[in-house]
This record gives sequence, structure tokens and C-alpha cells, in this order.
Amino acid sequence: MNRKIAALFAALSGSMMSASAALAAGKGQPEPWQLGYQEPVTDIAERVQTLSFNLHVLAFVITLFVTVLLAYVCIKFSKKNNPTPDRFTHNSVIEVIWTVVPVVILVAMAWPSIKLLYDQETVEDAELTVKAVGYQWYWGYAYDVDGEEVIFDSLMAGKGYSDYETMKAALEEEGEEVPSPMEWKLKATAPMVVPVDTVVRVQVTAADVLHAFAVPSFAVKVDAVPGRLNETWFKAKETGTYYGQCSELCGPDHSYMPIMVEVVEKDEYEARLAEVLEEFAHNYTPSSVKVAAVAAE
Ligand SMILES: [Cu+2]
Repeated sequence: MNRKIAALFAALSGSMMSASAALAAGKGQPEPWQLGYQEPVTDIAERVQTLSFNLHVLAFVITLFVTVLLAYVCIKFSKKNNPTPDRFTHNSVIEVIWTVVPVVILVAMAWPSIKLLYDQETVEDAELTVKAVGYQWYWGYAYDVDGEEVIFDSLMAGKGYSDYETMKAALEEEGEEVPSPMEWKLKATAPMVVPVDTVVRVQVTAADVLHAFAVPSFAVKVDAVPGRLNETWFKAKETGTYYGQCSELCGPDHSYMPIMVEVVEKDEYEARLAEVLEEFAHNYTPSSVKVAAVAAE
């Protein structure tokens, strides 16, 4: 009997291990049939996923305990096995236990969650600040360039096409890069560019209705509220492109406002940002041009 139980536990823990491997699927974007989170790219995202996994294990153990206990009670105290039931209604010891144990469990869960929440919400020594503004229905990003706020809009790249094949044909005809089926609804016209291994503060607000700035692989999600400046932060550990979406129902085109964060090497950052600003910003003049203009006056 014991050996059978041990085998059951081994099988269960084995399937849990493979489940946790399947959980770490999708880097920067979701994957078909994905079950869990996208691969974490920040320390905070790693901690969020570890906490979530641990809580699931705890919930599994509690559920198993309650189920076994119920089954035991059903059999042991059935009419057949226990024809004359006891008449007592109180047992102080067991009442203290079933009050104290859940309290201990709740405190054990609350302590790491609150600590994590605090670290998530505390922006420390940001090396770069970017402002993200939600509009119906696209995002705008603002960078500080030599004390001036330079802004650009970022729309869904695949918007306006009825299906993937139509978009593919149209883009191919124009000689433009075709996003993958998964990227189709996540790719934006202009990326939010940030350097790797850098604490980036994101100030989030909205111009019309509520939106929410969310990037799953950074474990970042913050409401964009008109007239209010919220902030969050992340420190990406790897270069790459990471996708998110507006996560507050904001109108008919809510699903068409993706967030595309491009994390580049530190020494490539300035050049890449200048490239993006030059192409998309409304009010950007490269510093060299500005200096030349001043000199010419
Ligand atoms: Cu929105």
C-alpha cells in the first residue's frame, strides 16, 4: 500500500515538474496551447511566477488533505460502519487547531506576497523614465531628449486587415516585413525602446478613458487613468522584443492597442532611440541638427 502511495506521489510530482516546464513557455509573446506564464525577463517577474507556483503547490496540498479527510469521514462514520453516532458537539482542542492552522497558512502566504507587491511598487533610482499614454485606441510614448518631451504614437501594425492572409499578401506586395501569426496582433508600428539591465521607470497615464499598460514577461501591469500619473518600473535582463496589450476594457478597439518593448544593448540604445524618434516622433530634431540650426542663427 505504502509503495502504491509513493508511486502516486512520484507520478503527481513528475507531472507537476513537466507542467512547470510547460509553464515557462513563450518568450516575450504567448504561444499556442500555452498554459502558464510567459518566460520571465525581470527579477520581479521571476519572483511573481515562483510565488504563484508555490501557492499552487500549497493549494494542491490543502485540497488533497481536505479530500482525503472527507473520504475518510464518509467511510468511517457511514451508517453501516458507525450505526450509533456519538452525541458530543464540541472539542476545544480541534477547534483551536482548525482556527490557528489556517491563520498560520494565511500569514505564510501574505508575508511573501506583500513583500513582493512592495518591491513591485517601489521605483528605486530609475536610470531612464519613459511616459506611456493610452489613447482610444493606441499608445503614445514620451522620452526626455535634452530636457524636451519628445513624443510618438504606436499603433497596431496589422490593424485594418480582416485576416492574416490578407495582411500577409498586402505587406508582401509593399515589400514590408511580415509579422508571424502570433505577432500579427501584437506588433506595433513603433517600439518603446529601452536599454538592457537598466532600471526603467514607466509613467503611465491616459488621454481619454481608462487603459492599462501591461507587459507579461516583465510582470508589469498598471492602470492608465486620465488626469493621473501612475508609475511602475522594470529592469529587463535580456535583449529582445517583448509584447503586451492594453489590459483595461477601453472601447471597441481595445484589443487593437498592443505594447511592443524593444530591449537593446546599452551601447546601441541611443542610436536605436534616435532612429525610432526620427521616424515616428512629431517633434524630434536630432541634437546635431539643433546645434547646426542654432549656429546658423
Ligand atoms: Cu486601452
